[in-house]
Amino acid sequence: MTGVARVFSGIQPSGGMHLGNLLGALRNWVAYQHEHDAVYCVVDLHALTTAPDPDELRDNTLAAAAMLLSVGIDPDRSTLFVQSSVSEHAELAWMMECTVGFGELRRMTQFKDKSDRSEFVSAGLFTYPALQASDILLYDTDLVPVGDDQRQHIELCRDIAERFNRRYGDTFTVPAHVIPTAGARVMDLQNPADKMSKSLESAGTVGVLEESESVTRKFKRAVTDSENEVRYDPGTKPGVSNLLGILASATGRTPESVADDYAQYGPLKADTADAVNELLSPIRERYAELSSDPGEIARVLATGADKARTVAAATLERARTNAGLIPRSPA
Ligand code: ATP
Ligand code: LTN
Repeated sequence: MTGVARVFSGIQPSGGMHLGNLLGALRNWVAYQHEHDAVYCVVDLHALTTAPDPDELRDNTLAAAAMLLSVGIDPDRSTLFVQSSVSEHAELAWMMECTVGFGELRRMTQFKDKSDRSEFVSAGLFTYPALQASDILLYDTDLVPVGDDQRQHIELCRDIAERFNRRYGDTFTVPAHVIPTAGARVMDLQNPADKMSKSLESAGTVGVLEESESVTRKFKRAVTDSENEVRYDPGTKPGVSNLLGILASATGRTPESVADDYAQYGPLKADTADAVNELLSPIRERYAELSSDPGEIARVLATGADKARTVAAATLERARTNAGLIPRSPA
């Protein structure tokens, strides 16, 4: 290590990215690459847990990479790659599965939510956090920027790292999560009790690539409440507080101070839509440019995978040796 903290995060290629992904995670990813050693990954093996259509998975993986470049991930500063291109992730995941407890996995709320919504629940969906721990620990990661919904997974990753280190001697860096103060939990505009999500396909999800008219319309129709008081109080006023959180995050303020500027819901909705469109329009433009050059995206990902593999292979070797697996080939 160079003394610069290592940052790692991942995103699933499960469809168009939304405002929650941008405000909760991606904007932090971009910020971190300037002063940290940043490694970012499109986690296609995680997407397999819900058996996506193969053509869609392929398209979504490349689209996710194009989106990361469009929001400002700079391949000269960050390592950007696709998880399945570095097979060390799947290999270390097995060791993680043997380190995590069945009871620990059973307590994960993301598993409970997703398994309740699915007809077929794969074993991979259950062991998903073990693969996520593998992603993080392979890179001697210090910091993991994520939205609030990932807090539990990162805490479990820390527990796994500590247990492995106790069992086998010092092997892994124990990482910390970084969750933004505003925008960590962007809620669905139509149902502010649910987080904005790719997989729920709600009319209350705002896509990063959505036309500005459509974004404005969605904010205009956002569910609020029957009072007429602008106040930040997520418990009793989830819809209004969500709008305040989004506007605060888009403009770098606090939701409480934004609330002081408004007496009515209409102007709050209009200004939030404008601020979001201002944030999204350059991203849409860059995405359109990049999509016309798929070769460039493939080149960036290939270079990223080579860089990632070098680090991942060294960590995996350390874990194998410490756990008592014999060398792959005689030295
Ligand atoms: P899905 O809904 O299919 O589970 P997702 O929309 O949650 O997907 P992920 O790929 O799981 O997207 O998440 C990528 C990053 O975006 C994670 O760091 C996650 O914490 C963050 N994120 C996702 N949804 C939100 C949200 N509504 N608000 C803030 N951050 C979010
Ligand atoms: N589980 C995460 C995606 C993810 C991730 C990671 C995030 C996979 N591996 C490693 C941070 C670090 C999600 O659903 N958002």
